[in-house]
Amino acid sequence: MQDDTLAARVLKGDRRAIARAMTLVENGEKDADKLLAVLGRKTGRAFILGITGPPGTGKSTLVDRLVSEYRKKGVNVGVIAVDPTSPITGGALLGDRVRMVQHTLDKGVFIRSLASRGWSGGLSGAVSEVIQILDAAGTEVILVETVGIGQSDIEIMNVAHAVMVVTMPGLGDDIQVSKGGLMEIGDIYVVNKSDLTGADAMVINLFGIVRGMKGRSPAVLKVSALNSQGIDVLFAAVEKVRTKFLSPEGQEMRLRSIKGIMMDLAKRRMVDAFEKRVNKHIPLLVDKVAEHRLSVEEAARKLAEA
Ligand SMILES: Nc1nc2c(ncn2[C@@H]2O[C@H](COP(=O)(O)OP(=O)(O)O)[C@@H](O)[C@H]2O)c(=O)[nH]1
Ligand SMILES: [Mg+2]
Repeated sequence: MQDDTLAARVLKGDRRAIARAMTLVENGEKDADKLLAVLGRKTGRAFILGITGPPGTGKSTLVDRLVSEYRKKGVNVGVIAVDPTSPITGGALLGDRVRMVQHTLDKGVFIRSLASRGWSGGLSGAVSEVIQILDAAGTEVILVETVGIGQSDIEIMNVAHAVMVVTMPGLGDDIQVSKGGLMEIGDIYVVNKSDLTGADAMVINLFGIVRGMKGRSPAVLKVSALNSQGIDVLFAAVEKVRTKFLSPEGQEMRLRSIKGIMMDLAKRRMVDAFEKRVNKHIPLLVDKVAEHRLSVEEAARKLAEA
């Protein structure tokens, strides 16, 4: 059977098969479920690191540097870049390709950009599915870059084993970071662009916030991705978390990630099914609210129960 062949090839790490499998799941094709049923039983080895933060802070540049560090150690890496074509980051996809070009010929690196489908109750795009494919294919480290705005960042926290939040000087101090809920989710905080003025103030600010956290002590590190400064210290911090993940102590992280992926997939299924089910009832209910025959609250309840 075609699916079995594709799954078997993915499990062997065949790059063309991996790319094809990703396209299947991203397009939501029928065979995707069968494929994931096979691959989804061969996962659990990859370390998943989420990298998030406001647009333009240098996430993609940092990802590129981390990929280089991992390749020096002979570790194979997958990169998932979510929503690189959003209007806010405008045309960053091309920029990402240019930044990562040095890795595109490396067989130990697999880079995939995913278009955001918008929020539908879970992570944008097919991140959870693509993670499973890379994991099953034997990828040791998966770096997931999400644009630091909105729901997808909070969701990545549940799916990733650890989260790196990237900031830079001149973002209005810590406001951008604390406002978006980013202060709740990081295991490692990076102040990038330390070659610009204001980096030290930003670090002090973040230290202040981090010190007040109960039960958590995330690292705060100053780097310049552009000049490759501080990357060694950052990489060591990431590897410290990965070492824990690989040890018996990492079981809690593993279970949390499984739960996150499962909930993401389940929520998306529910929202899809809900929309299919209620679509036909919407126009009549909207009319009734417009005519003051129902409150919008009552209409919403009817829709939820339809
Ligand atoms: N000055 C300076 N610029 C940087 C640094 N890191 C990245 N950049 C630049 O910041 C811009 C945005 O970087 P990018 O990696 O695409 O950010 P992303 O949107 O967070 O992925 C690019 O023009 C990078 O060259 C840095 O350490 N210092
Ligand atoms: Mg980027």
